[in-house]
Amino acid sequence: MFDEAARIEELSVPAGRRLLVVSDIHGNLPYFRGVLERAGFSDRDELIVDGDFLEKGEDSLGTLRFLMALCRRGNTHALLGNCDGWSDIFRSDKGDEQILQYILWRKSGLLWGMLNAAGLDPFELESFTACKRQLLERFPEEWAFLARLPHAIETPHYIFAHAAVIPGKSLREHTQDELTRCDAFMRLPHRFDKWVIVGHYPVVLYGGDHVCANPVIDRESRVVSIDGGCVLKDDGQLNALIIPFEGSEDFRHVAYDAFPVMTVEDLQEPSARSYYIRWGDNRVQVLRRGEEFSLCRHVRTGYEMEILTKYLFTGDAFTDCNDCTDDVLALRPGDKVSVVETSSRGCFVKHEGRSGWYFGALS
Ligand SMILES: [Mn+2]
Repeated sequence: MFDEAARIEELSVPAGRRLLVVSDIHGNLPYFRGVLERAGFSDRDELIVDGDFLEKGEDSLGTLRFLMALCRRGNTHALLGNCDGWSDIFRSDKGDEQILQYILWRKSGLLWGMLNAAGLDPFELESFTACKRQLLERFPEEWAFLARLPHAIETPHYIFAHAAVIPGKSLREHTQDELTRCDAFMRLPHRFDKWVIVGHYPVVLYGGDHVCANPVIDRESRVVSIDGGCVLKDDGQLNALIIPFEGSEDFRHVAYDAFPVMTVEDLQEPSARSYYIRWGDNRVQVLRRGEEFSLCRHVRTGYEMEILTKYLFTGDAFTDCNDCTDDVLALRPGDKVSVVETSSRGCFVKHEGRSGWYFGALS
């Protein structure tokens, strides 16, 4: 199905209006509301939701309904990501067994939410094929909304797509797959006439030695990547890219996360070196296992760092681990930080989108 032609929507933005862009909400309605409030979103802005508003987080159905209500106001425009294409399940019963397995494994997501809202226990279902007809009848507006959404939105100066655009290829010749599934799009060489604004790939994964969840802007390629790792990363945030008016390249952003904010009291010098161990490249050898911290060697690079022992997935000598860094942030008294983790040595915090350690006092 995803090799089918993509639907493209053209949008003209009224003069003087801000464009706000949010991607990869992943069912996290409090973060979505939070970032809109922080951006001061109003009826005099245009909001683009750049795909993957569903799945992985706790409230996909609630997020969908909130998004539908925003779209009814006329100034919100959503497009589909690779996690949102659920309306396709009514075109064939072929994959129903796998879909049911997915629902039972995740215990969250749009279908999980709909089944529960319809009073159906997912664990009691004999087959998904019969009950999905019930879902179709029970949630007609939700399915109609999803079935209409485009895979890209184009304005005179920007293309909004969930994951990627292929350079040199007409937007209208793209398949759904090409726009919604490419990983690490920013690592590919390209140069676009219009700015391409994507989500899909958490921007922290572009960092080598440090972790920063703020949007990445490549002015050579004309690509902006905005996925702050909401839901997917423990220290993730939801970004809203702010474009002051159609045609502007003066990109700004606000970010939202739900961590407690505290004030730095002591000056801290940054570490001379640091490393970021991340998903997909997270095999470590445990050199000394401790109660709270363990000294580990990252297998591929040989880099050694202390990792919170609870971040090690197994008790083995070689194990995968949660995303982590030993980056010590440059901080000054008065800086506001979000506290992600506390430990006996210090806190793992975020400062202006960058995650790392702080060993001084907080108030
Ligand atoms: Mn995605």
